[in-house]
Amino acid sequence: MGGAVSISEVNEENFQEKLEELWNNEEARPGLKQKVYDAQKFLAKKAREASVGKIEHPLPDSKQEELWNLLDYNGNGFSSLAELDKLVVEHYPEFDNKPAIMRAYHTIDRNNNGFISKSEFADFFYYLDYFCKLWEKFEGIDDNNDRRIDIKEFKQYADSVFGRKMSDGTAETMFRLIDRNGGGKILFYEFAAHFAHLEKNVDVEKLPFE
Ligand SMILES: [Ca+2]
Ligand SMILES: [Ca+2]
Ligand SMILES: [Ca+2]
Repeated sequence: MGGAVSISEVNEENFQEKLEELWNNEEARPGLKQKVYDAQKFLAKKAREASVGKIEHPLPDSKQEELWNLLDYNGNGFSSLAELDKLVVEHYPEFDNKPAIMRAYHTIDRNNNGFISKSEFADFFYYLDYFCKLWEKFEGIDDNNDRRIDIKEFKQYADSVFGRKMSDGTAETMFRLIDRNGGGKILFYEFAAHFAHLEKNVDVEKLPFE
């Protein structure tokens, strides 16, 4: 590595300086990007884990009432995706994961009218927590961080994802099954649709591509 600074030499005092050095070293730069990305993933996961229990399921009536009043501030009995997102950003930043918020929103919109009623809202945090964890699983497989899982990444992690030994042939079959649009890559919406259906009996069609 031509004497490149290693991340293990980085401490609190020299942090900025070492970052600069790593960035300026072309050989070390990709490694730095990866480390920073991994660190972000790590911090996000730890923050979410630390807040486990912050949201209970089912939500106590009083809490549900309180959150609903924040959401439906104009009192028309409905809230939108943007309002749910705002609630998370302002009050539950550990769960501010856009793909997860989007999947949770579609899942709880039981009558598919695009708006969330108070009774639909009751399950919001349950699914948000679920999809955040699923996102972490997805990120864990997505080695090159392009937010897509290719067949190579899939095969490498298939055993751990499915909790059992999987032959190459089986992994390929599973891959094609999850790759709903047949594009050759698994996107998070496809991953989420597959597992939410399998694990939570969520209708696959409820999790559209957007
Ligand atoms: Ca609805
Ligand atoms: Ca990838
Ligand atoms: Ca696909």
